[in-house]
Amino acid sequence: MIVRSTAEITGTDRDVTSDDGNWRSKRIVLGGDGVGFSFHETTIEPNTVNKFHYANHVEAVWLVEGEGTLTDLDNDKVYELGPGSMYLLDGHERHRLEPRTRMRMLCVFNPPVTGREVHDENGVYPLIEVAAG
Ligand code: 9YT
Repeated sequence: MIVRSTAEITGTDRDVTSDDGNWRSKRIVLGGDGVGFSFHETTIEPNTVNKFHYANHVEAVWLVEGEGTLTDLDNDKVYELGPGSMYLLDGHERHRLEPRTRMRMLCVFNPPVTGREVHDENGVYPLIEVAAG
């Protein structure tokens, strides 16, 4: 069994802030934990525009706090999100998140993020395989 708190992740290399400072993600479970998914707590600042595209990963996001809009850029659809909203990127959709208030969300990735990923200019994470251990 693994037991962790976000407090012990804060300030470590599992605590990642985007170059533009718009979002911060605490990666609670990573590929190296060997369980087939990664699990993150992400916060996104209000009044920011954030484009993401996870070409190699499926992601589920559950919004704990905050409100804003989610745009599915592949299908030209706009969704209003609030506490309790969930979105599942089962089609690797390009998307844009625009929080009106600070969003705090819990995110699950399959396959797991390893922790070494950095966004390229399209917001894509490469697929990095890592041995469990
Ligand atoms: C909102 C969202 O897509 N969060 C994903 C996780 C975060 N961008 C990270 O850990 O890199």
